[in-house]
Amino acid sequence: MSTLVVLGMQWGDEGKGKVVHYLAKQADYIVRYQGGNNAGHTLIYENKPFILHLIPSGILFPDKYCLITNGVVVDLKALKEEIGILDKNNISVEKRFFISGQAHIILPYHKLIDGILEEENVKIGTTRRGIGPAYADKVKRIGIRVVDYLEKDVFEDLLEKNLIEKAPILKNSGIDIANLKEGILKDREELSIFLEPFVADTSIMIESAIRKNKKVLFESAQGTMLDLDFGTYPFVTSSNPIAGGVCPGAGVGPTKIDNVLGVVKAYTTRVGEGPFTVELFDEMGKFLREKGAEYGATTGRPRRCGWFDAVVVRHSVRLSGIKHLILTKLDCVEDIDKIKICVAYKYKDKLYKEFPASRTVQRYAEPVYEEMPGFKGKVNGIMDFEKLPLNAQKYVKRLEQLVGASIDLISLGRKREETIEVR
Ligand code: 2SA
Ligand code: MG
Repeated sequence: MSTLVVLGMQWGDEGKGKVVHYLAKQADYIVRYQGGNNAGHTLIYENKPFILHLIPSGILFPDKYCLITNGVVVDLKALKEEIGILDKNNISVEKRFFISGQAHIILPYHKLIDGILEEENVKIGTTRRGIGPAYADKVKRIGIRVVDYLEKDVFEDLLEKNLIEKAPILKNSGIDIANLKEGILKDREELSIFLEPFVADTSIMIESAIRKNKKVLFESAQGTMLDLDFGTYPFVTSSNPIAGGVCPGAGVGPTKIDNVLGVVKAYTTRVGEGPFTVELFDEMGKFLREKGAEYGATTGRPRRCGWFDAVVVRHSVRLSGIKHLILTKLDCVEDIDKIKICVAYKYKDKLYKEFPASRTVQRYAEPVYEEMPGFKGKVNGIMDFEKLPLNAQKYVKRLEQLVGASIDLISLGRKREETIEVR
């Protein structure tokens, strides 16, 4: 039996898309268990860049099953569009893409409320895809699931109740609710027909795949520091990207998870607001942004950049029980004289070796750095760990020591092939 969870160790954008694409070849099922179309996984497929927001990246292989499970919030229009793009590229999803009937759906008012809250409440820097408001409805027990959407009467009743509940905030922003409702009902006529063939009990499908010794790959979106419970709350997303999120997110028991693989970038980025201790505002920050092409895959926003933060990654390693890591974008820290690694935080003379929960400490702590000599020259194209410049090897070894997990794979370029197997 073999199931594997792949997740991000930082604030997302660690390169999970490429890693999943690399590993998907050996998998039979690729599963998304949380988040929604706030994710953006960039991969190169037949020399073309491809960005997927919702459908697992395994879909690019013709023989893989791809599932969206109950823990995901789904914008059906976005899903339809994505399937349309795949279709245009002759990638058929028929009979191999399925979505849980228990997944909650994102409706236009969720997106509107996401935008309103960004303007009027704490600015989180969300992707404005309606993710937070859709999860909020789920927790409030007024959410609308895929199965509810398919039952016309059930849906209309729930929609009515939801619009009454949301009327104050929507009206306050000058939104015409009758118009909004009409649009949603009209969309349903078409979207429900589109949706129906894809709906399945994905928890049962996964169980049956595991029983048949199929390989199941769970693909996380965002990253550990955006986890609703363990990230930089409230500057987080509204789901649990950590490995344990698979259990409630996909309906899989913890004894069925065999392996967990953390994806970690050789430096750190974050998009959106919130504390970011290692953020660089100088030329080095710009260097990393340009070298790493650090712009949001979903929104195009420039990502904030900084040195590797071992406090963060150690925290993430613990939370998901990580033993093995994939290090990405090592090529983006070449040609730097001195590389820094953050090994602790300092706030008011107190040293923090573990990630602090306090908003104040998260916000005002200073990074404590360790410095290492950098490495020059192109590492792209190198296939053996021993052939990497010595200082690059030392950097990798030091990261392993600091975070307490072994780096098994190193990914250099964006292409699937540009990967070094360390062990
Ligand atoms: P949301 O929209 O409610 O999930 O936003 C809450 C916070 O989560 C962050 N977030 C992300 N951070 C990194 N990458 C994400 N995916 C896209 C990408 C983002 C993009 O691949 O680059 O294109 O801008 C992602 N999705 C959510 C978000 O910035 C908020 O801080
Ligand atoms: Mg991304």
